[in-house]
Amino acid sequence: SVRKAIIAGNWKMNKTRPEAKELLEAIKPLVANAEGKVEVIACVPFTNLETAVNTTAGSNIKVGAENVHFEKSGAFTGEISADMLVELGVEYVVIGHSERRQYFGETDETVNKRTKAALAAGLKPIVCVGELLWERECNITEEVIARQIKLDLYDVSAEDVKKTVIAYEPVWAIGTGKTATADQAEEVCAFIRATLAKIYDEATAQAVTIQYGGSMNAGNAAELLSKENVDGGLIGGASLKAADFNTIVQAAV
Ligand code: 3PY
Repeated sequence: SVRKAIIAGNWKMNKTRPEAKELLEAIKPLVANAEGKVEVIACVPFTNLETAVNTTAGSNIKVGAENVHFEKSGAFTGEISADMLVELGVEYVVIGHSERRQYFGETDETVNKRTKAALAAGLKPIVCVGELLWERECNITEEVIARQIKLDLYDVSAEDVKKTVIAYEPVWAIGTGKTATADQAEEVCAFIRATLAKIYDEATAQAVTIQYGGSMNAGNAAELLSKENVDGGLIGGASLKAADFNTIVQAAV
């Protein structure tokens, strides 16, 4: 693609602090050559954020969180605000991952609120969208994706959407080892860009980074990333292995 690729690891609920430090120390030298060419991000559990910020200091690895609450502060036991993340040195945040939608009651409305709160605080959101297997089989993938894009980005300005990363993650490909074919990924990523062009304008749509996610790994990354509208990847399991994550980063260099 013509846009600078963004490769982000989504560690999910994995790694203690010592393990996080060890993994990042292993990744750091491997991906150093990607500086200026590929944006490399590690999205880690809240408990690992400070360790990740310290371990990656001075390197080309940026740190992201895996969720953020939409209120600024207050009586929201167990939640973490965007300001708290910014103060730690966090730059990105994953919002609306299908696991959050599936297991934690996340809706397009809360995804939209979190996205706006993140942007207002200066965080770059990685907003996840994707259809269920059942929806793909019923041939309503485009309807589902258009609806998610419209609702999740409701009231987000053109200027802000350019700071937003969209991750297309077909739900049937998440943690299942099943990957969308490169053509399927390209088709939906192109559709997302066309939807953005309708909501905003063509130039804005061209400026947005659209990642593919869903069992992207060292073996399939190069083909997926060769597609015009696939500007990077949100990487699950393969981001927990330094060599595999690096292979994906190098495929984007
Ligand atoms: C996966 O690769 O399974 C993911 O969910 C990435 O976010």
